[in-house]
Amino acid sequence: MALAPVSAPLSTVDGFVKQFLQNLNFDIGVSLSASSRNDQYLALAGTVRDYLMARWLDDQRRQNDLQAKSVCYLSAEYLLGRQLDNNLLAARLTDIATDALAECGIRIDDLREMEVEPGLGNGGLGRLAACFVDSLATLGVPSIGYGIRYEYGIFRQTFVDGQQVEQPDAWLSLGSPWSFPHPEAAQQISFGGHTETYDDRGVTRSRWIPGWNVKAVPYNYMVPGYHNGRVNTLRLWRAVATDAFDLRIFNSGDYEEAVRAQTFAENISKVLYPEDSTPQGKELRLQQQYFFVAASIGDFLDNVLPGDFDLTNLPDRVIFQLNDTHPVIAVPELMRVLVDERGFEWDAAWAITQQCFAYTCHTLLPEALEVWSVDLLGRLLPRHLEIIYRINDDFLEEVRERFGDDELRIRNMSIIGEHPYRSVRMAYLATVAGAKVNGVAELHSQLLRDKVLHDFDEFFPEKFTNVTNGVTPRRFIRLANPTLAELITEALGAGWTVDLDRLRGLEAFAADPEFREKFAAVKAGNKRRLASVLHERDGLTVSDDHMLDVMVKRLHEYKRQMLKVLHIVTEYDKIVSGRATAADITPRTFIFGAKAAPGYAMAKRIIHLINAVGEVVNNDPLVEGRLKVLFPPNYNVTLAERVIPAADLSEQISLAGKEASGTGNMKFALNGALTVGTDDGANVEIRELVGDDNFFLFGMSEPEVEALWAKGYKPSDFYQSDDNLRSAMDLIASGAFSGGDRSVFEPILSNLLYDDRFMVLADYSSYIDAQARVDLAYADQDAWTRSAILNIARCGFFSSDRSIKDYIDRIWHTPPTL
Ligand code: 26V
Repeated sequence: MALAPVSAPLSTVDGFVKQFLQNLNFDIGVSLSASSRNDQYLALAGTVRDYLMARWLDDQRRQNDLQAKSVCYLSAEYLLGRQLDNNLLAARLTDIATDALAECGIRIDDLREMEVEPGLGNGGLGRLAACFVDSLATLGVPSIGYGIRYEYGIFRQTFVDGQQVEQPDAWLSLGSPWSFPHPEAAQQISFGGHTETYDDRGVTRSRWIPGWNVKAVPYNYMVPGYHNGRVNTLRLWRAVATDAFDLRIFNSGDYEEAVRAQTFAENISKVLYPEDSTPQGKELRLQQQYFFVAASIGDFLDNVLPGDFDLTNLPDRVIFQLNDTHPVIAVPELMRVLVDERGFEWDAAWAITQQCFAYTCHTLLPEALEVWSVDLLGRLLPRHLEIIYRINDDFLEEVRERFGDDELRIRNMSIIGEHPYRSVRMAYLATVAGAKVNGVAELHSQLLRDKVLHDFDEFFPEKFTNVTNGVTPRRFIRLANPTLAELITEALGAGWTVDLDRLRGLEAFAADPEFREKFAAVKAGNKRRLASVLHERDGLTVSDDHMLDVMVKRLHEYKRQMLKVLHIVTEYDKIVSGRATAADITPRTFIFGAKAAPGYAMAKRIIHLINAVGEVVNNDPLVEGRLKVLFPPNYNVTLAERVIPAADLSEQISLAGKEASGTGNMKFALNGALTVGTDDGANVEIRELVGDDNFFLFGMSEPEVEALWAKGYKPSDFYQSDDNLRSAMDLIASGAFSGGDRSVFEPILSNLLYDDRFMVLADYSSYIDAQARVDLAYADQDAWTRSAILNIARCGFFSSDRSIKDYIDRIWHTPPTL
C-alpha cells in the first residue's frame, strides 16, 4: 500500500500551517501564543518529518521488496551539520514552509538558528561520510549508513586569553526532532570473557563465552534524496544497559551497583573522541568500534535480510564499506558470526567475508595508522583475536608460497606487529580482508601503493584503486550559497545540482562582463552576510573592501597553519620595520577556523599564537586596518556554510604527500575562491582541472620533499639564509606577540628551527612568492572574477555524486534502484 495521507496537504501553505499548528499543540503541547522559539523549531522539524515519512516508509518497503545489493557504509563519524534546511530543500518545501510560518507570524530564519548541529565527527572524514549518504540517497542507491549516536559530539571550542578551552557539546539537550529510536530492534553486544573449544559431532570448534554485554538501540535518521522522493536511512546506535544485567544486580539488592552498571554501559556511546589523525589506543574507543559494527552487522543479517536467506550468497546482497580503520573489527566479527553462529566452515566463511568488505584509507601519516595491542584486544574480544591470528596465519602462508621464506617481507606484512608491543595492525587486516582498497585522491592512492601498503600492492595489485573525494552540491552550493545557485540556474537552467558537470557551461559566461558583474555582486553579498554573522556571533568586524583569505580545517602541524602565520607576521613585520608602509599592502582579512585535539599541545600553542598575532596586528595603528586576523571560535559545518561562500582565497598549504585529499579545497573552488596550494591531495586534481592560470601553486612536490629528507633537511639553513623569514621568526621570538614574554611561543619556534617535520621553513619563500602573485592578481578585480568563475565551471568533477558513481563502478557494483 502506498502511504501518502499527510503528505498531500503539506505541499500547500494551508496544509503546512495546519500540520505545523497540530504538531505544536499535540506533539510539543503548547499553543502558538505561548510557544518558545525552540517549541516552534521542534514543531517545524516535525512537520518536515511528517512530509518525508510516507516516502521513507515507501522506500523501506521498496528496498525490502527488491532485495537488491546494498551498501552498508560503516563510519564512526558523521559530521552532518544542521538538518532543517537540507531536508526542506530535498523535499522542495523551503518556500512553502517560509510562507506558512510567516502566516503564523514567525520568521523561519529565527527557527533555523535554533538548531544545534549534530557534530558527530572530527573533520574531513566525518563530513565526507555525511556528503556520501546525501549522494547515495540522491542517486537512489540502496544503502544504509551505520554509525554511533554520540551523546556528546565534537567539543565546543572557546577561547580564554587566546587559548582553546573545550566545552561539552550537549547537542541533544533541547530535543532531537530528526531521529526515531527503535528499542524493539536493539541488538545485544557482548564483550570480554574467554573462549573455549568444544566437540561438534567430531569437529573441534571454538566458542566465545562473553563476560558482559550491552544493548545497542538504533536511532534512525531520514536521509532524503534531492527532489527524487527517496529517503534513505542513517542508523546510529546508542548504548544502554541490558535488562538482564540490571535485573541480576537489582535482585541482589545492590542498587548503587545497578546504577553504576548502567552508567558503564552508556559510556560507550557517550562521547566522540576528539582526536583526529593520532589514534590514542584507548579501551573505550575499541569498545565503541566493536559496539557499532557488531550492532550493524547483526542488524543487517537479522532485520534487513529475509529470515531464510542463505548467507553463502551474502556478497550478492551487501558490501560493507569501511570508512578508515575504525570499523575494521567488523571483519573478524562477520567471520565469528559465520563460523561460530551459523556453522560455516572457515574457508567458506573467509571466501564470503573477503567479498563483503572494502576499505577506504584516509591518511598517509604513519602515526595515524591504527593499531590495537594484542593485550587489550584479547581482553575485550578474545574470540576476535583468535580469528585475527588465524586470518594472519593463513595469509602469511600464502605470502610464503609466493615469495619463499623472505622473513623480512613476512614480518613487514604480518597483521600482527611486534614493536614496540604486540599489536594488531588494523589497516593491514582491512587490506587483507577487503575486496578493494582505495585512497581518496589520485596522489594519495598512488602513495598508498608505492609506500604505505607497498608490499600488499605487490601481492594483490588488483585490489588497489582510487576514488577521489567529493562534496555534496546540495549543502555546499545550494544551501550555503543561494545567490550563486540562482545565478548559475539563470545561466544554465535547472538540473546542475544533480549533474555538476554541467557547470562547464559557465566557462562561456566567464567571458561575459555582465555575468562577471553579477558574480562579483554575489561574492560581495556573501561577504556582507559573513560580516553580519561574525558580528553577531563573535563581535568581529569584517571590512567590505578586504580580500578574504581563509584557512579553515583542523589544526595540525602537517596542514601548516604556521606557514600562514609566518606570512601574516612577514606582512606585519614589513610595516613595523619600515620596509613598507601600510599603503603598500593589499588590504586582507585572514580568517582562521580550527579546532585542536585537546591533547595536542603543539596545535594548541599554534592556536594561541594565531590569536596573539591577531590581537597585536588588529590593534596596531601603523597597520591602518589594512591587515586583520580573525579567528572565530568553534568552526563547524554551520559556520563553514557562511565562511566558504565569502572567501576570495582558499589556503590549502599542507606539505606535499601528507594531506590525503582535503575536501575544503573543493568546497572553496566550487564557491569561486582561488586556491593558493601545494601539489598535495586533491589540490593536484583541482589545479589540473582549473589550469595553472587560475591556481597559485607553490612549494615542493612530493618527490622533492622526499629528496630533501634524503639529503638531510636542516631548517636552520633556511632561517639563516632568508632575511624575511629570520626577521619574522625573530619578531615572534622577541615577545612582540606575548607582551614581551619570550618563553610563550619559544616551543613553536624551536620546533621549526630544529625539527620542522613538515618543512614549513623549506616552503616559506616559495609561499611568500605565491602570495605576491596573489596580490598582483587581486589588483585586477575583473580578471580575478573571471578566474573565480572558471574555478566553478571546471570543478563539477568534485561532486560527491561523482565519487559515489566511482564507488559503484569500481568497488560496490550496486546500481541505483530508482
Ligand atoms: C583517526 C582517529 C584516531 C582515533 C580517534 C579518532 C580518529 C579519527 C580519525 C582518524 C583518522 C583521520 C583520518 C582523516 O580524517 N583523514 C582525512 O580524511 C578526509 C576525507 O577523506 C581527507 O579529505 C583528509 O585529507 C584526511 O586527512
